[in-house]
Amino acid sequence: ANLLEEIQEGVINGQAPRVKELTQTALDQGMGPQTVLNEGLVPAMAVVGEKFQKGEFFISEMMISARAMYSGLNLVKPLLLSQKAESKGKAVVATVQGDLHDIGKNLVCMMMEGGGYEVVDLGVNATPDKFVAAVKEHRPDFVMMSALLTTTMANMGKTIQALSDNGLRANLKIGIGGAPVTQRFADSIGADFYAADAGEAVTKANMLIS
Ligand code: B1M
Repeated sequence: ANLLEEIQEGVINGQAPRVKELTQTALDQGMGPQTVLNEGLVPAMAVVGEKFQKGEFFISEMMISARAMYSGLNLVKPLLLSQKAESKGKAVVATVQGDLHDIGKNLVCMMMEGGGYEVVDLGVNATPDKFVAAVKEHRPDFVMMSALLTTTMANMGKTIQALSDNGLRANLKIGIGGAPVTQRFADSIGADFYAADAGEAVTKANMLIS
């Protein structure tokens, strides 16, 4: 198998030290950090999700795979951030209330930082009140929300409502994403944009800020 396939297998099998080693080898061989990320580490998590859905994997295995993914991600991260320019704007980013999935959210933070934005990461399980407090404190240009569960998607709408109720909506550009999220859903809750992946989050932010 080639290196990218081996990285995928390592993540699926939850082998953190192996994924770290393979990722380092790939980078040492001159493979681009984006390639390692988008063709090695990230697609593996989709396979993990399928296995969970089929009942082949339990939550413990999903967690071990996530840990293996992070062992590679931690090596790729500094390389993606190295071309940082001066700040183009500020984004508050978090996974919404009730939702603990943080890999996609962390990729959005990384890509936004790499794309020249200042990022305030509120972590996971961020309540509407937490977003409101952060927007008051940091006065960002963007709020970006991530949700991976159909049950927590609704909290994106609640957060937008809370921002409106507090008079903070007008100057804010709100973007949403995550596996179950769609453009149609974004329209239905009054978000300014939807992004299918972390790279697109940056492209759309760039379009809105220029
Ligand atoms: Co969870 N889980 N999980 N899980 N998990 C999913 C999401 C699921 C689809 C698996 C499945 O059944 N096939 C399913 C959801 C079903 C549904 O609601 N439709 C599910 C479930 C059911 C659950 C639990 C409820 C299981 C249980 O307890 N019975 C539970 C919920 C816990 C909670 O949140 N309250 C749970 C728990 C977990 C773990 C903790 C074990 C672990 C998370 C570890 C962690 O994040 N640190 C986990 C994992 C790993 C997954 C899967 C396998 C992988 C998610 C992931 O990291 N993907 C996932 C299966 C899947 O997604 N196919 C699954 C990789 C990541 C890069 O993709 O986050 O989509 P993603 O981000 C993408 C884009 O969506 C986009 O950019 C990224 C790529 O560049 N993006 C944005 C994301 N956010 C954005 C925001 C933006 C823009 C773009 O703003 C502008």
